[in-house]
Amino acid sequence: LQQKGCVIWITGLSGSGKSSVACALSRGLHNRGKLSYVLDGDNVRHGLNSDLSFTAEDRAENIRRIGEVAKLFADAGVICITSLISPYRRERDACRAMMTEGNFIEVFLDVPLHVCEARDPKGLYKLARSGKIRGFTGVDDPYEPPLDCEIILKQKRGCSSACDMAKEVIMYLEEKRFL
Ligand code: GGZ
Repeated sequence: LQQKGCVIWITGLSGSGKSSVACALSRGLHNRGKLSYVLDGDNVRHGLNSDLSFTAEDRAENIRRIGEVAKLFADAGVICITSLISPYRRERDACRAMMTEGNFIEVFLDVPLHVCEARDPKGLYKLARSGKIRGFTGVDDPYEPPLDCEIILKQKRGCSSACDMAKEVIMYLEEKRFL
């Protein structure tokens, strides 16, 4: 396998579009003949992490486990894309520290709360605002944006698609000679 593994760690609020960007990125890599794998928080919570809730302690454990699994993929030469809120800086930094220098690419999907809330694809913000869900990220639970990450993806005027955002990540990977 002629491929250098790495972890592309996408962080952002619920509804920011992490899963869509991860999926578009995986497709883009596939088209370039690169093997990737997406670890999506919401999916992993159905299996490996089905014992975890949304308390601070369990979110930290969710991040830690996904970091460990992502590292295994990267060690195997796969480009591992993670998409989970991962709201805590400390836990994200701990995942970074597990990896070989340069192999942890943190991507902040910087979509403002009001935009995520207006989208509300699963109606969860509505439930959180009405108090039916407690401890919802951005509403009554913290999100700590990265202070120094590799890539910041923002919605430009005219609205960037997940595909455009994936292209930005692919350009970075080319620059850093992962592709
Ligand atoms: C945040 C929650 C919550 C609470 C359920 N807070 O947009 P979604 O629906 O599909 O993705 C969210 C997902 C968050 O799981 P993560 O594993 O990414 O979170 S973390 O990194 O913080 O561990 C959301 C849904 O689960 N969800 N309850 N209270 N998001």
